[in-house]
Amino acid sequence: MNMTFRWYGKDNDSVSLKEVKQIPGVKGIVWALHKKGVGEIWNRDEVESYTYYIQSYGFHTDVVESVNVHESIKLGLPDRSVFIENYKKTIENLANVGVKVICYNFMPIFDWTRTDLYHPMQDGSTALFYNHEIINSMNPDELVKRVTTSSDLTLPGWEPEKINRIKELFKKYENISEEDMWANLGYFLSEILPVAEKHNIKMAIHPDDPPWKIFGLPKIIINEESIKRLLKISDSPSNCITFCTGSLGANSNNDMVKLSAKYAKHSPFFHIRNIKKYDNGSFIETSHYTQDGSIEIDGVVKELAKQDYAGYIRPDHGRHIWNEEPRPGYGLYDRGLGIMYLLGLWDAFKYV
Ligand code: DNO
Repeated sequence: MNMTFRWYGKDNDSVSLKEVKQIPGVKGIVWALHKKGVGEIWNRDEVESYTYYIQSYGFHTDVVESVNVHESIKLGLPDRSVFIENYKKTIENLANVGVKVICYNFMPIFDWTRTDLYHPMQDGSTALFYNHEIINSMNPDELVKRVTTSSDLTLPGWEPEKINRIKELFKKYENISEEDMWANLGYFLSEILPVAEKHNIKMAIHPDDPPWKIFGLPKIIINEESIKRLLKISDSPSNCITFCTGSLGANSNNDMVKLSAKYAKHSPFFHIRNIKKYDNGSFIETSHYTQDGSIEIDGVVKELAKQDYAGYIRPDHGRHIWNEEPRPGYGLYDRGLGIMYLLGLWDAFKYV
């Protein structure tokens, strides 16, 4: 197992690499050129200088999260060809610096969705919260206003240039069904997988978060059936999954222990996160500790340790604790605690 930590860049994160270095066991930084617009090529020199900087702290830069997919590709619009060509060039430029895994998603308009970025917890910390009733009672504009005004730091995937075009984008998705999305994903993969495969890069799709329809938008990577369908699109070794316990696990029909054991070999990258689920579909992001949430984090790590999983793992979102004011979900402290818990479970289980 290769422990990693997501970091947003020198002038773009409240956490420094020097601090990450003090967390035991972290080998690599999960990175991205966060200031690039969706669909732009990541140039060789930009990618080189970014990775050299991270590597100067002794971290590897094997995993990129995310190279985002332009909305025209997801919608299957004629100008997708331009963005697909750009994507291929970006893959080549990332291969040039030795990247091994590219995490991406195929979620319409929004990346992950939450209603509250700083929901108060009983212990005095705050955490990300998905309130199903609020989602059902709001229109997308109201949600965007609610989320973007509560923090200066945007959620990844909620970049202002996209969010400003929300009405226009919703109009475009009006007649797009799940089947259309599958067809568009299939086309995208048929174009990029040969390039990724040639360069030994694994394209690891992130599940939809939450794994169900919101605001009528089609969601396709939501359960085991979707994983099977994805893997059927192509048997290329580059056609892979980012296994996210907090995203897939929000649906109680998805058994995280069973699915992680079964699909670890197709998942070069794991996001491990716990959530506490409520009966009405809402959930709050808790600490990683199994007893704090609804996901069997200990069972998932046990399965990975049993298989001697060799892929990359990162602690996913944490709470905001000890007066830290980080990017929502991406502080130093609770993710650091999460790492220690995951490493502890791993060491305890690897000899069982
Ligand atoms: C949330 C993340 C997602 C993820 C993208 C991958 O914290 O897990 O934003 O990075 O969906 O493309």
